[in-house]
Amino acid sequence: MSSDLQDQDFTDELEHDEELWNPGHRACAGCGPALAMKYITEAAGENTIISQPTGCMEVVSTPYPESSWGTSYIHNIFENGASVASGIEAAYKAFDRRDPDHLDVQDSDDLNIIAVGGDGATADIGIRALSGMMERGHDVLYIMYDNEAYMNTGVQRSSQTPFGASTTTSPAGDESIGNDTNKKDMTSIAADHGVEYVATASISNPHDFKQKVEKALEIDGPKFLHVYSPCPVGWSYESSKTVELAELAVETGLFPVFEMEDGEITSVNKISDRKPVREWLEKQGRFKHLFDGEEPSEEAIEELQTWIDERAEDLGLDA
Ligand SMILES: Cc1ncc(C[n+]2csc(CCOP(=O)(O)OP(=O)(O)O)c2C)c(N)n1
Ligand SMILES: [Mg+2]
Repeated sequence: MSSDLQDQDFTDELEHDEELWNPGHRACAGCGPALAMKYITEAAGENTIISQPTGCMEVVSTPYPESSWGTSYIHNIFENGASVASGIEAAYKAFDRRDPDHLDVQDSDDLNIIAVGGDGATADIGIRALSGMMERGHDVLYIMYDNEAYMNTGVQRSSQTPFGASTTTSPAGDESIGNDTNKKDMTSIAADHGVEYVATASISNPHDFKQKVEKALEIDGPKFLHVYSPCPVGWSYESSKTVELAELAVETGLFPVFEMEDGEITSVNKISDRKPVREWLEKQGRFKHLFDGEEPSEEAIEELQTWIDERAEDLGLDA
């Protein structure tokens, strides 16, 4: 950037409307994570600082000198969402301690500090920073928006990519069924750090999701939310079907919705007549190789179904 540009004041151009997550961002049509940002900001309100690592939501919302955010917002490098949020929280505590009247900062008790990262940024490259944040006990809500791959860089698999999905780094082919691992359980990892409130939610149920954000923000200390947010481009489905696919992931048990408090499961959104995962798989291009009539495909669907059934049993998911 030239020094002329650096000297220029773009403050007036950082326009936003009344909303805290504003239209006009560059997200694709039908983007699930964009809905998640809307619900997070609606639930948290304007007295919020968002710390966001690199990923689709950062890239689409912050093309300089514009911003979609009506809250305070800081972008940080890919692995650092939790570290930067931790530092902000520690700084506010220090300000409060020193001289709250003298310094022009709000009392940190009234402030929401939320880190919002993608599945790659959270469950893979940023897990060390997240672990430190949880272990040190920072008063931060960490929200992982899960679109099940590294979408911003072209659909590479992550530890949240489901079994059998074809991605650019787990391509299906003669020798490959696609991704050959199941989703890493981030809720147990968070709970095992002693995090008081851990929950999952889906963009298909905004009421439930927003209530969980509000509830989490009432609690002092680290909190972790895993929110399911389909991606029409990476999953290869028609963009109008985002909410339907998120709902189907819940109804098949692929993505169970529940809360954990002090390490125990305290509420589960029970499912009556849980649907077979096949109904969810066959609606997405990333699984189309599983329906080619070849022998290994049936085994792969069975393997995923078994993983879901076992998890459902552990959680008491079936009504
Ligand atoms: C250290 C580092 N490695 C790789 C990248 C490239 N990179 C930027 S965003 C991204 C993928 C983000 O994936 P995820 O966190 O799941 O968010 P999504 O794009 O899916 O919303 C990658 C690999 C980077 N910016 N920094
Ligand atoms: Mg992702």
